[in-house]
Amino acid sequence: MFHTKLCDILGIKYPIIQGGMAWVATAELAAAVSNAGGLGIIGAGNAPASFVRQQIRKARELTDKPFGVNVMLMSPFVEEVMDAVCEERVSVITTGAGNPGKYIERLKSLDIKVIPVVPSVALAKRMEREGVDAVIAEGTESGGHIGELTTLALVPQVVDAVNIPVVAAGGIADGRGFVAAMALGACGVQIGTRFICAVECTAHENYKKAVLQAGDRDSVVTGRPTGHPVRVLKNRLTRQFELLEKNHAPVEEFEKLGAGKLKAAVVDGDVEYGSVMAGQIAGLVNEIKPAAQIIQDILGQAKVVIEKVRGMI
Ligand code: TUI
Repeated sequence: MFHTKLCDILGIKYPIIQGGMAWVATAELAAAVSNAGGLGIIGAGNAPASFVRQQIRKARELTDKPFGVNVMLMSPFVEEVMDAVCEERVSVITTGAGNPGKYIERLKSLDIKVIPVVPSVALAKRMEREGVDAVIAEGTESGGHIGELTTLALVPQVVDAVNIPVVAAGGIADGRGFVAAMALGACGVQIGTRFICAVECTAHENYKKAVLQAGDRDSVVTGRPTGHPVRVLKNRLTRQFELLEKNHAPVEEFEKLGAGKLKAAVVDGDVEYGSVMAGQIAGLVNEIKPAAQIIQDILGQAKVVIEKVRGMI
C-alpha cells in the first residue's frame, strides 16, 4: 500500500520520512519510525559530531532498518558532523537551512543518499543538477526554520521543475495531508510536528503538552529581521522577540535572545521562555501514541480519503 519510487530509493516500506527536528529527533524516535516502515531521522541540529556519532550508534542498536541524519547547515559543527556521517556510513542525509552543494560529491561517492530540504524551485533545480537523490519541498507551515511559500504552492511547482522524486513537507499530520501531498505530485511526505507527540519521542513532557494544547493560531514566526525566520508556539519568549522587532533591535539582540532556547524547551521543559518549535498543524495533534500507530493511522485514513474522493467522480 502506497509504495512509491521513494520507497525503492530508500529501502523503506512506506513513503514517510520523519522530520529531523533538532533535540527532538533522537535515536529513539528515529529507530521507532524506521521500525514502523518509515524513514527515521536523527536531528543533528547544533550538536557536535561526538553527540551525532553516539546517536547513530544508539539507533543502530535499536533498529536494523535504514535511517538517516538531518544535517543543519548553519551549525558551527557542520564540517565535523559531515565527517562523522561519512565515517559512520549512514544510509541517508537530509539537509536543512542552506545549500549542501559542496558536500554532495563526497556523500554520493560513499553511496549515501542525499535529500536536501528546498524552499524554492530555484534551489530544487540546482540540487537536481548537482546529483541529489530527491528533494524535500518544505512549506512555510512547518515548525522551525522556514521558507516563504506554502506547501500547496511550493510542491506542485517543484514537481513540475525537476525529474527526481519530491517529498512534501509542512502542514502534514494525517491521512488527508498525505493524500493531498500525493495529489500535488509528491512521492512521499516528511512529517515533523506529529512525531513530537510519539510515545518514543524523548522530548520533555511539557513540550509534548504544549503541542497537544496548541490550536490553529498558536504558532508565530520569530526572527524575520535576521533573515532566518523560525516558527514556534507563542509564549513569553515570542513576546520578547516581538518587542525586539517593534524596536528595530540589531540582529545580535535576536541571536542573543534565541541562544540555547530550543534545548531549554525540548530538554528542560521550559515552554514559557524556551523555543517551542512546531508547525501550524499542531492544532491537529491531540494524542500521544506510538510512532507505528501514527504511521498506520495516517495510511488507514489515507485509504478512506481516497475512497471518498473516488466516490465524487
Ligand atoms: O532547517 C529546517 N528547520 C530548522 S533548522 C533549525 S535550527 C535553527 N535555529 C535557529 C535559526 C535557524 C536554524 C530549526 N528548524 N528546515 C529545513 C529548511 N531549510 N527550511 C528552510 C530551509 C532552507 C532555507 C534556505 C534551505 C535552503 C536554503 O537555501 C539558501 C541558499 O543558500 O540557497
